[in-house]
Amino acid sequence: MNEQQLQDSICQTLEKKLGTTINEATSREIYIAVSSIVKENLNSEWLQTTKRYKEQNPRTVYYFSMEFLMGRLLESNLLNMHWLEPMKAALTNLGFVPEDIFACEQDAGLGNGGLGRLAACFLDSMASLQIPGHGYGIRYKYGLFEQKIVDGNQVELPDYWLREPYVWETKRPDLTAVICFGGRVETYEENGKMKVSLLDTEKVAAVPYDVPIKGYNNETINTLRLWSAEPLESEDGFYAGDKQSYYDHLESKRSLERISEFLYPDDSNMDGKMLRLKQQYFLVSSGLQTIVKLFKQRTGHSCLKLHEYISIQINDTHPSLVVPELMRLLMDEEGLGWDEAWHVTTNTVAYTNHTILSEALEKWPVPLFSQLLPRIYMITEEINERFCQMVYHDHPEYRSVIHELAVISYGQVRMAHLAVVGSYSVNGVAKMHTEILKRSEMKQFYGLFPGKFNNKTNGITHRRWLMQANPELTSLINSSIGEEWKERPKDLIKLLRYSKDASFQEKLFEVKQFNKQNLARYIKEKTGLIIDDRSIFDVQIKRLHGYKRQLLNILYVINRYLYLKDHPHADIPARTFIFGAKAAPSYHFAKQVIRLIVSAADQINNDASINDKIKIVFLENYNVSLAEMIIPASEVSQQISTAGKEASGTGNMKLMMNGALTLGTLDGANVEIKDMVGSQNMFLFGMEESEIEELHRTGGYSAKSLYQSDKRLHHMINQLHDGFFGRDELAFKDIYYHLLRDNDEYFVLKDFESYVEAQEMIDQTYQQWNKWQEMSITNIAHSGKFSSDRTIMQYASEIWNISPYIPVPAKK
Ligand code: HBZ
Repeated sequence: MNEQQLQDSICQTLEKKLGTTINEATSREIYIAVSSIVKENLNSEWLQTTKRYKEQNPRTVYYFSMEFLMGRLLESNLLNMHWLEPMKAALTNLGFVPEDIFACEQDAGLGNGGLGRLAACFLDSMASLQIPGHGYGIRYKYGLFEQKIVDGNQVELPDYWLREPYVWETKRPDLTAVICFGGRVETYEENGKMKVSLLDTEKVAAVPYDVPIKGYNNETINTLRLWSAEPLESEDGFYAGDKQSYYDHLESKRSLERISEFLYPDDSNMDGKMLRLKQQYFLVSSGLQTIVKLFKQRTGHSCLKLHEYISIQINDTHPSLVVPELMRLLMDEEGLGWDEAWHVTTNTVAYTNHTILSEALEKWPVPLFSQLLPRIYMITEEINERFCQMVYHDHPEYRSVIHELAVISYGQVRMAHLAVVGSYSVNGVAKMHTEILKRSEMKQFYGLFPGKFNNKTNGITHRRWLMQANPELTSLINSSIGEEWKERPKDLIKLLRYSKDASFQEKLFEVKQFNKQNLARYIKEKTGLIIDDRSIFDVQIKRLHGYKRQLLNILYVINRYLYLKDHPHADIPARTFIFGAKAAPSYHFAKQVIRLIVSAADQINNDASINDKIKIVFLENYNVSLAEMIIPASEVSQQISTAGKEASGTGNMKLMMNGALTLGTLDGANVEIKDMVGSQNMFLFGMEESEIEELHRTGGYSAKSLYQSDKRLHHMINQLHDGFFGRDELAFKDIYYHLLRDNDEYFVLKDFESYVEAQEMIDQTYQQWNKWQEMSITNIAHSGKFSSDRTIMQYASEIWNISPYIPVPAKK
């Protein structure tokens, strides 16, 4: 549709569907009109894709994830439909600001951070590459909490994102699955065969809500299927027991319906809550039941061939129950024998690992697991037994460590072991991460199954993170190297030709200034703070965690402030330090760091004596939409995790693609960014992973002696104890003890000096205008490698054995 047609269509939709007119409509009504026009258009293509999949039954991948951090969908749908420009024009002609209309959409915040956003980028890439691939997740009623800062502290508010109807979803009650919890297992013989049945279970309905995922510049629309727990109709009406148990009955039904109520907000801590295990089984069972049913309908084959048509990629261990649940379905429902079912299962499931933090590894106490899922527990025990037997007989060299490898050990079911044993592929998310898995965390499994292990370095969709978030940079790129890069992001490398080109540098600078002004306006609106758009915009945006070391950043800022107070005329460029970070509600240390950042901001931003050389901005409620505004305006990208701890990172890629320079450690995908751009185009600092390992091994690190020998650190750390800037209320004793008594787990003090040096390099380089622009261009030029299209192509060819669909041209 062109501009005029869109305009007409908006006016008509307002009248017909919303009973209003263009002159009276609110922004929200316009949003509803526009998105329903888009949804209607998607629907017909969606049907076509589904029909094609039904007829051709191509190999298909299902991406199982407890999290899909989708953000808003109107603008990305418009972009992928090639309607973005005409729609913006239509809205402008009608007297609206397109960005204001887009902002009426609530973010779908069904994820914590990197892992959930990766799943969303992968959906976009699968559809854009015409790969038959669908997402299966949970339709949480409450997404990740909304963060507010009250008196310097984080408080959490519920994110009831479904208050208004969600335009993008279609409820599919006809595809409802029934999920059974608890009960008891009975075995019996029938026609000489052992049979199993599960009795007296509690049942809940899993109702799917489908969201279309539109590919860029093609006709493919895949599906994100989100499952919602709802009362089972058949069990609703009649109850024959006495009054008391009637209420108990209602109560227990209610509790099952709470399964899809909220997303757990812990991004890296295993919390053994029963409800979380229920959620995991709920996702896995509803997804698998549907897949098996559809497979039989489409192929008419027995499930013996399931793996020839289907792969299931599990996003971390959260959906590891696919292994025993698929076994259950194949054996108990489809009549396969153990060996047959095991062959199918272990050729269907592939597992992605996202962390080596031991506190994040999922383990469930046996009593909880076996009571909630008795049949699944039986099968898991059998998997464990057979696996241990196999190791004992076939790998005598591992006999002494069987208990370390076992799926069930020390009274716990270990989900990572279940995932490794039950899958045909195990991948890490960056080269360095995969090497660590092979060399240390999963060394023995790697020894047993070397062929399963592989690397898939993460990526991000350049459509959302460059074309949509940064249209000005997109136009600049188009006008210099053409538009092929949009479908072949590696073509961005052609920008290298312009790295020293004065006119291109000038234009790039102007684009950055434009985006900085835009962000400055937002900051002023939200916080009242006026920031200088000529200052360096230095950002750290990610979940708050000890290993990500926001503490290192803020201690440095305080240090810079103390220096400026002593040297008010020092020739250092003004800097704006921007933070966005949510802390898990129960993570005390992380919340203390937020309080430290906010308190430092309060002190430093209001101290006129430093001539506005430092501003600190803590932006509340960091989410996908906020990221889309911050990233195009960023100049320094802080990726400063303790080496060896950040599996990959993906913010590093988004920022680089928008021309920010990385201040980082050699960790996760930073290593691969360095391989592309060279260390001369980043600011690297800090210990390397091998050095840290060495310190751990030898016990050769004492934070206390560093503190005692370094005057600058001494002074600063004392203030953590006694109160910053002479103010008692600004004492952060827990952080103080974390650093000194607990010996600085993440080597903040150890890396401090090297960090300060890297920061000084940034100040110097920023003053060499051409050099900075050249470095920035070099980063953008090399960022094509980090498009999730590359990542998905690798998953497709090396794990899923799926080739992109190439449409057959219509006969003339
Ligand atoms: O996954 C992140 C990694 O920390 C990051 O390095 C990587 O780039 C990204 C994508 O591969 N991991 C997470 O985001 N993890 C979680 O969000 C999480 C959520 C719930 C959990 C555990 C972890 O129970």
